[in-house]
Amino acid sequence: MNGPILHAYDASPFTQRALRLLGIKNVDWRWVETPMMPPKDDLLLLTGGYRGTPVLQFGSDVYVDSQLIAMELERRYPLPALFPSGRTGLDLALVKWSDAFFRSALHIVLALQAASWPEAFRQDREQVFADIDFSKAGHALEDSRAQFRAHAYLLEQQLADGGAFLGGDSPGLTDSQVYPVVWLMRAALPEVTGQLLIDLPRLAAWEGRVAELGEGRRTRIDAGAALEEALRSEPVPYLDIDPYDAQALTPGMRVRVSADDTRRGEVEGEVTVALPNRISVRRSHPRIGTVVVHFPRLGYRVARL
Ligand SMILES: N[C@@H](CCC(=O)N[C@@H](CS)C(=O)NCC(=O)O)C(=O)O
Repeated sequence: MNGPILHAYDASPFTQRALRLLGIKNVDWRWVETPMMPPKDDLLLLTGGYRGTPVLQFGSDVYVDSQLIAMELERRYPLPALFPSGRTGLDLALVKWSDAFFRSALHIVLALQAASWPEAFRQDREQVFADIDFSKAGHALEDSRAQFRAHAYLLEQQLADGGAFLGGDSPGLTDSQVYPVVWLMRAALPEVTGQLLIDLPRLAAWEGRVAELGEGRRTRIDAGAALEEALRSEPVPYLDIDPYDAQALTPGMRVRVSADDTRRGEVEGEVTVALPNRISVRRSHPRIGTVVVHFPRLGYRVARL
C-alpha cells in the first residue's frame, strides 16, 4: 500500500486540520509543500484543477478537503477513532459549523490585516473569496469580533462537563476541525485574540491539549516524486453509485466538480463514485497516468457535462 502524501502549506488553517488528523492517527506521512498562491502547476496536474490545500494522495487516489481526508484516514487507519463519541453524522455536520467559526475569524483578519498583505496575494485571495468585499470588511469588524467570541464561547460550554476534548476524553474530528480557527487567530492577531478569548479557561486548556496531538511523522519529498508515484500506481478499484442519487449520476458520466464556498478550481472527469456524501471522478494525464480524485459532496457542486 502507498503511504499518505500531503500536498499543503503550513500557514493554512485547513492544512492545520489535516495535521491534527495525522497527529491523532499518529502516522508516518510524506509532505509536498505547495505554494500559497498560483502558479501551482504540480498540484493542478495531480488534481486536474483543484488548487486548494490540503490534498492527500495515496498512490493514484487523490482526496480533496479536510472533511474527506478525515473519512479516508478513518477507513485506512481505524484506530484511534476520529469519532470517539460515536456520533459520526453530527460530528461531520459540525464541519460546517467550524467553517462558520472560521468565517468570523477570516473577517477579523481581513479587516485588520488585508490592507498590509502583498498586493498580488491580496488580489489572489479576493478572487478566491469572491463572496467577500475586502474593502468593506472593516465596517463589520465589531460584529465579526462578537461572532468570533460567540463561537468560542460554545467551545467553553461544551468543555464544561470536564471532558478533555470536545467529544469526551479522546480527541476526534471536531477538535481537529475547530482548533485551527483559534490557531489562526493566535498566529495572526495575538493581542486581539487574547482579548476575545479572555475568561474562557477551559478553551485555553483544550488548545494546549490539541496542540500536543502533534502531526504524526513528516518526511519532505518533492512534487516530482509524488507525481511519479501516481504514475507508477493504479487507483484503488472502487465503483459505487447511489441508485437514488439526487442528480441521477451514473458510472462513467462526465462531470465537473467545484467547491461551493470559495473559488478553488474545477476538476473534470468520469464518475466512479456518487454517494450521498462522496463524489469521485477518474481522469488521466500522460505524466501521472489515471488517477481518481475524491471529494465530499457536502460543500461541492457537481455539474453534468
Ligand atoms: N473545506 C476545505 C477548505 C480548503 C480551503 O479553503 N483552503 C484554503 C486555504 S486557507 C485554500 O485552498 N486557499 C486557496 C489556495 O491555497 O490556493 C477543507 O476543509 O479542506
